[in-house]
Amino acid sequence: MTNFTPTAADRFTFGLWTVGNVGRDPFGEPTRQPLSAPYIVRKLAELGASGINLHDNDLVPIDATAAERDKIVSDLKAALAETGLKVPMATTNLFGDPAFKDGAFTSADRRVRAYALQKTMRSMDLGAELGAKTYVFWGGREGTEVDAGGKLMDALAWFRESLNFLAEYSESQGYGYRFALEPKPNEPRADIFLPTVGSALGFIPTLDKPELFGVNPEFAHETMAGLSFPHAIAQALDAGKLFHIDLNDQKMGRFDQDLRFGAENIKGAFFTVMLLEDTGYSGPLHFDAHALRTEDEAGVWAFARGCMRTYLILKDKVAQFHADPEITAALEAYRVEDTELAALSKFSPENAEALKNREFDREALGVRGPGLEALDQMTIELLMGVRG
Ligand code: GCO
Ligand code: MN
Ligand code: MN
Repeated sequence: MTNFTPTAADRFTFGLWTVGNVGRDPFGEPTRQPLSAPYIVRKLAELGASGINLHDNDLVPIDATAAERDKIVSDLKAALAETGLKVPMATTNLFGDPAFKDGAFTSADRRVRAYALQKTMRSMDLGAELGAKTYVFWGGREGTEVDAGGKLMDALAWFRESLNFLAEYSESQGYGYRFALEPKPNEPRADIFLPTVGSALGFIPTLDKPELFGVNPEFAHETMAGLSFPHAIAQALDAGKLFHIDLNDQKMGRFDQDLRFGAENIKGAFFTVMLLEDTGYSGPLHFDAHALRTEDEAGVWAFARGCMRTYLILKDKVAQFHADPEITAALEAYRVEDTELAALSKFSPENAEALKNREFDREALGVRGPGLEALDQMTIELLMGVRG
């Protein structure tokens, strides 16, 4: 039994925008003071995180001079060097500035699309300077409220053109980035392009260098759409495309809530951790969430500690699940094998013929109870701490 204290080996990361969130919402002003990037780095290092991620403008204000930029970047680098924290992922703020109000890469205005490319290249330069290897594209403003503009087909083509351009840019600079598309169904736009993990996985093969692109699924985003996060990441893993992950939580069907990981859907969080651990996912475990608006700075660090601690507790529960003899027996009983049928599972004309002629006891197949009620209750009891 561990005491669930994280270390850098656990690969936990936070965005500067997450623990740095000041509690502004559409109805109210900030409830907390801003925290500087070096301060955040030092605090997260103390708590056992392994890295921080950033948007260009989380660190460098959009209107900073070159000299101001250099000073800010060197102060951050000093904090990173002192603590050993890394910057595994970088991204661009393509949503805050009014220039992007109707999209960045998918704006109907070519000048906006070109400015979005310029801003992203500069942000990729910054990320590379800080050592980032994953570059995330979250298209918050890439979408519409009304489709009267008639750009649905063009928007996808413009999006593709920009991603192709930026992949070439990365290669030409020798940055070695892997790109992760982050789907979200809505908010801030009424309908965001590439709304789900499945949509992004369908789009990637249409790019010039699909091998450089994967996904950055977020627990809250699939949940907002009423979808299952474990199902989404299983499909990303199956496609070899889980390049990054945004862990948080969310009540289904609501606005984006960015709750502490595991705060709401404990079973969804458990099966998420199980998938990540059992498949040997080795990328960063990024918490894209923030403390409740009610909280002061102490609440921010309680939130950060809570995300990591919950992950480690669930990881321990996953090990318990696999080691539990009754659960193992129920899992074995759930799967029914048949060697004769297994031999017919690969297509050949003979196998097809044999399968067509095979007699099945259809009624018996429908009668069998797979034991899922008992299995699920054991899972729940394990999560509630009353097993073993
Ligand atoms: C959101 C998104 C963002 C992105 C971030 C990094 O709902 O606002 O999840 O937090 O993850 O822009 O790409
Ligand atoms: Mn989000
Ligand atoms: Mn996110």
